Amino acid sequence: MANYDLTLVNVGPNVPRHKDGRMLKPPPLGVLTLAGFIRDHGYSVQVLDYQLNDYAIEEQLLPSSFARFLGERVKAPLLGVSTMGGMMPVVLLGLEEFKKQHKEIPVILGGAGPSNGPSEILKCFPAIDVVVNGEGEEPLLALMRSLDSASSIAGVVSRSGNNIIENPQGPRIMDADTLSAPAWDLIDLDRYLVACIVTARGCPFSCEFCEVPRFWGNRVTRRSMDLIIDEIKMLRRLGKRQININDDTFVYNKKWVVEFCKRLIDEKLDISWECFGRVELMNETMMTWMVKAGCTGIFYGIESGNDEILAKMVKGLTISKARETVKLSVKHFKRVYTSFIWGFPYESMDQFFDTVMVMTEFAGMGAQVMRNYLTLRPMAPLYDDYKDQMLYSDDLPYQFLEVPRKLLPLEVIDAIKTYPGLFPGFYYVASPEFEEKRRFMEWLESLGPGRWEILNNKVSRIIAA
Ligand code: B12
Ligand code: SF4
Repeated sequence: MANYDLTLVNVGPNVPRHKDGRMLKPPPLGVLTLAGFIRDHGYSVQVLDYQLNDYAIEEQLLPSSFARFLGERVKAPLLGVSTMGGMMPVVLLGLEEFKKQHKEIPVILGGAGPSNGPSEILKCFPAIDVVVNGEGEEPLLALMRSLDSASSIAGVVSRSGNNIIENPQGPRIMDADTLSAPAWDLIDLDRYLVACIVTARGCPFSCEFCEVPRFWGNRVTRRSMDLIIDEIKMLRRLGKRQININDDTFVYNKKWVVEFCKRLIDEKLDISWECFGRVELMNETMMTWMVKAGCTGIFYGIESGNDEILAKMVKGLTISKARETVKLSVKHFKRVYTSFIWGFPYESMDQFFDTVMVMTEFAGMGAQVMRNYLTLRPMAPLYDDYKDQMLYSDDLPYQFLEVPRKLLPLEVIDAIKTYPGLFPGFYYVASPEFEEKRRFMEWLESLGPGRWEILNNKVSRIIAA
């Protein structure tokens, strides 16, 4: 069976994106980046993507399906699994089942999901041998070299008898050029609609609801332009034209962004791309270059329509700036995504309605509006304040890209309820006004795609009366 040294499995969001049930399949960038790095250090790696299976949506969410998927495909004596929080309960229960048949295969878990509670995972799920917390390249390589030394590797959480040994994250890799290009050749890229790249890791901001600063750090490390352009050329050779940029704050350095756009144009790479922006970092010159270089979509986290709430969450922007930038952006980019979070426990009903009004206003300008209720995970600074106020409900309004509760099998819901600290993404933060806000959001949802126009007309009529 041992055709490879390591099998890396991506689980991906596995959520139906559209009402027609089509799956969103983002390419497994984390796993491919790790695979490239491990391969460059002399090991052979098999890459599997759980998103590429033939199961129906409900079947995907069964732990037994995940166990079967692994049982039929894993060809290495060591297994690494990558997951975000949404699929983590399915992954953990599935690995328990897989391990019953394959006791001999050590399992390493990593990614944004497990990094939120590595010790608790090891305490509650005996099938998992090791969890890697944070950036994965160096810890995984060290584990490949000697799994027995897990207890002394930075960023690794492991067992020693009945004890859990949690080593703090090691220093981030400061020279991003020592990272490897993703091993795109190890998957069937034709099965994904888009490709993606990361030019830089880390975020210099510190929004209180967000996990990125604690996961990746506030220091931004960027790969050199030549290596990034080589990665894009490789993807063009593999037939991809839509290549999204996953950096958290791609627009952080305007001068660099304009230089990058000029390179794309000079090298005639002819790609189409989307990226994450921040409203206060944008200007028209940069937007013009981005569009010329093929940028068709930009995503802004606006979060709230009220300046006091924005200040409280340390977002570092004001609504008047957001308004100015969104207005300018819809003039330039084909798609402008604006994302909002409602349900902050310190947000009054008035402040909540400020958010709804700004959502309506931005939709009227032509932006797409994403609505999320607040969920908190342990790496988000706000989690510490509200961890005792989190409640589960399988009947919450639409949440952008979350695994739909109603499709989850009972055993998964049981696990989510048994280990709230492990699966906080499935909980909301209770507050006196939450029910009122929730009823309003459900009503908004029920209006269908024309909701913003309907809301706008109603408000205009009230104002006129
Ligand atoms: C692009 C993106 C997405 C994409 C696709 C992600 C994908 N690759 O599948 C989409 C849009 C689908 C998405 C969806 C969601 N996302 Co998202 N996403 C991102 C983003 C911006 C970049 C991801 C990326 O490409 N990273 C670059 C690669 C190289 O990093 P990586 O995959 O994390 O891998 C590294 C390490 O994690 C580790 N590692 C990973 N796997 C493994 C496995 C092993 C064995 C080992 C040893 C190590 C290891 O090593 C890798 C290399 O260093 C991140 C923020 C960020 N900067 O990471 C948020 C982020 C991961 N998402 C987040 C959230 C909240 C969501 C959503 C819940 C959206 C929402 N409603 O808010 C959904 C969740 C879907 C689900 N069902 O779980 C949170 C964390 C969620 C969590 N704890 O699970 C993040 C951190 C953003 C944030 N602001 O907090 N996301
Ligand atoms: S929300 Fe965006 S800007 Fe704020 S800390 Fe997270 S990644 Fe950075």
